[in-house]
Amino acid sequence: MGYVDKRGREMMMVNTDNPLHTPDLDPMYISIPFFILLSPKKPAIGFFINSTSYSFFKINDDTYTISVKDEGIEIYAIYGPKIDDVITHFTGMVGRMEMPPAWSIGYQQSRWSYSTDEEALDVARRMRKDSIPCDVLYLDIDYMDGYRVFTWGKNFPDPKKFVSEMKEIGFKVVTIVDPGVKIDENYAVYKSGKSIDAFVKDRYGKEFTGYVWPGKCSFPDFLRPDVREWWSTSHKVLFDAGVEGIWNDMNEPAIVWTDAQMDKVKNILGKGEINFQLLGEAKAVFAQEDHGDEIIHKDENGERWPHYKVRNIYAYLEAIATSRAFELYRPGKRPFLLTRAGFAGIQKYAAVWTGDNSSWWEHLEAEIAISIGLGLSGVSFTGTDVGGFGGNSNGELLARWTEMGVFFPFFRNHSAIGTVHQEPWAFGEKIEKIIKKYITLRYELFPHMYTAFHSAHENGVPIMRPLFFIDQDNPDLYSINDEFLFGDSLLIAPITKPNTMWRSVYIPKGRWIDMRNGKIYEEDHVYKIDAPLDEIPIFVKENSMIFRTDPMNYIFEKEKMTLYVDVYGQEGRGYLYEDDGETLEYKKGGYNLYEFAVGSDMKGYTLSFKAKHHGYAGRYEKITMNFINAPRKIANINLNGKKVNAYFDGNILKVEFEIKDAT
Ligand code: MIG
Repeated sequence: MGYVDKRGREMMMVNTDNPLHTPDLDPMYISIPFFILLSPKKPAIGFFINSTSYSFFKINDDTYTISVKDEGIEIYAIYGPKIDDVITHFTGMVGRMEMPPAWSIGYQQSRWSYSTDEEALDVARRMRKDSIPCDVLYLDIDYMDGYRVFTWGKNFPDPKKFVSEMKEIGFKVVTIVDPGVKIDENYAVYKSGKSIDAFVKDRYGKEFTGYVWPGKCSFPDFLRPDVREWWSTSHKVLFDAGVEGIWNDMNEPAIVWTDAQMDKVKNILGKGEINFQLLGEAKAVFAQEDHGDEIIHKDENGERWPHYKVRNIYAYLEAIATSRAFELYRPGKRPFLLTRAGFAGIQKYAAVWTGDNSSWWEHLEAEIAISIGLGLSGVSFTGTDVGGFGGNSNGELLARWTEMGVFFPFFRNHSAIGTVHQEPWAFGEKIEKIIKKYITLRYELFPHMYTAFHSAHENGVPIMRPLFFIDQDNPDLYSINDEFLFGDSLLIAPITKPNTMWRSVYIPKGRWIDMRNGKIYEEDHVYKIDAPLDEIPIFVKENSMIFRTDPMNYIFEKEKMTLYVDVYGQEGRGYLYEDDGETLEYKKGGYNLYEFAVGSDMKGYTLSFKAKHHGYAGRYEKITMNFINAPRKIANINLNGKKVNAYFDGNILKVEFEIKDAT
């Protein structure tokens, strides 16, 4: 937790499920022992501690203390000089994200839980009825049979039929998978795990057990390849039903109670059964306890590893097993995995969400710095529970959070059991309209966003960035935690407080143009910017291009798509990437990369449009280029050397051509 600038903080790398996110909270779900030193007029330098064991960081102004509970520590110093170079080099070592399935960039709806097939279908149908774009619906723990992982419970009597009904209306289904396996001699997954001795042990060689949702559980030892293979094949029952994505939760790993704790809380809980209403109370009985020495893992050579040395890669190894499951049961298709815990490099296998926040304004704002921090650490595909997980959301908060969530790489609304519902329509028509407007904008920006994901795949530079990426020599930008950049050219200034219709916005180097009205703002100034409830301030960097398409109910709803290229300024260059969004063909050249360039002089504009790479049939057909703030007197427009037609529509100069006009 806390701001992007970590000076004055102490941080611990021990993957932990710590659900009450206070500003000083540490440790959290994910451990990436990496930080970047940045000061004006000096090269940025990254430090990566290559140990999966527990490590501790104390960051003062001029002293950085690093302690690692390990022998033979490797520390890498990674020279920039630019901050993005540091991240490119770092992700060159630990890995970068693959291209995600295109649908995973769409809006996603979740809730703990949509617990029957009818309830889930109703939510999906309502999205379509109200024309709120949405691609994904999540099934939280209640789809299972008594929380037994890799089963379907009685509320989903025909999962295959359910998933295919969802598919018919353009929805993908993602199911949660927790690592705890219920100890139950009549349960196939426990039995098959047991038959290969799959579970972690305590130091006396007995199976380590702990209580999670299903009751008493054992935990797979993902260190062993054969255990990972067993885990991969256990996914068959989900993929057979047509599930398209997996959601890994509780994989720090988290247990709700140890056996000893269970004895103590039995009286709070009643008959030793888990009652969610009493959970908070029971959990509070225990401070964080460290079982690092008591649990033993074994690798394939029989070597014993104390838990503390491998805890931080437990989720990472689970992610490897899950990605193998995708290869087995959805060959040739891109995997989609969402995870809570992880280690440096987790982005190769999974998107990361920031866990159990609350429906508080403070958390809406706090999520900006958290996701920026993940991005600086190499994880590009990040997002938060839009609307807040714990506690009751409200219309204004959900509207503001959705406006902001549009510009987080991962965009999912999720909330906890026992809280008020927070689907887009939950707070009445006025709020629903605002939410719909912004989810629709997300889909209109798909061409732009997909291209940004491709850059993250290519060079590891985060999609969501702090303002100091624009000018790392300006220390004023180091402390801005309530504005952020999406890619190279969008600056987002969300409203993070209730009943607030304006805010001050710091405009960094360059000139930036308000997307709502074309107003131009000058560099290194603070402006008072209006933002009524149905508007979030978005600024576009001068001389850049924003790529849009028509609204759609879900990604690739239509075979062919129109492309809009909005040109902010009188010159510039922009790139657009596209591929089939589904298969791995892009790795073999199955993609298109277009370059748009604009130059201008007294007489008019000169445009060039090139296909830098053409390896995919493509969905874009017609192109409209919109010149925002074009001078009225423009008469002459050339595209690739030939005169083209142009006209004014209000203040916007429009030029039309087609994809086939590319040279
Ligand atoms: O401690 O599966 O962060 O998203 O809804 C609760 C139930 C366990 C924690 C996850 C949350 C999910 C919830 N899980």
